[in-house]
Amino acid sequence: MWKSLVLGAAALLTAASANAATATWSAGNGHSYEVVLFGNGSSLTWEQSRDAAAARSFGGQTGHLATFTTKDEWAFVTGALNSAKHDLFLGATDTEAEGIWKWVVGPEAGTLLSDGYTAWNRGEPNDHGRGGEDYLAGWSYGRNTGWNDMPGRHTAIKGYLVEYGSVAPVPLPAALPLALAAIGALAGLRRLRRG
Ligand SMILES: [Ca+2]
Ligand SMILES: [Ca+2]
Repeated sequence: MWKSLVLGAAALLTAASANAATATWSAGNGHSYEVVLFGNGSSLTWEQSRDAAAARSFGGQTGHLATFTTKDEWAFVTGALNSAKHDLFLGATDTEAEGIWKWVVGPEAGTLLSDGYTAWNRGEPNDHGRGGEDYLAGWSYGRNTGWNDMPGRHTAIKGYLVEYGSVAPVPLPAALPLALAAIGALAGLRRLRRG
């Protein structure tokens, strides 16, 4: 019960910051993942999403656009993503050399996608269209999940996926007052808006 209260407060805190965050999940690898939607019909480029992800933090960890190294990691996130149902920017590009896909953020920065697990959808990457497609996006709609190379901005992409490194569990006696303070702060925000 305490655990869910603390996690709930953390999710609320994230949701109260810029953009619309839908959830934060923790995987067996100790990493946490968060969907941030652009919201209100706005859209960010891949570069803006990369910078926005790097400006976020959770559990004392700085965020980065999500990078994937194992099938388990992608499976975990797509399981959690089923409620999100959006195309989201991920942390890879082939802007340096067409067709050479690299993770460019987080601990895997500089690593070739071809050296690890990939979840390309059938026929992707295809560098589709006149301007080409140099940025990685991923999605999960039920059992239909995969990766696609996309332009740096596209109406189908509704947000970005943030990954946070290993999060040290916060001891409960310290976490509980924090959670209550967070709830109190949010209540204060609501009162201000009404006033
Ligand atoms: Ca990762
Ligand atoms: Ca494509």
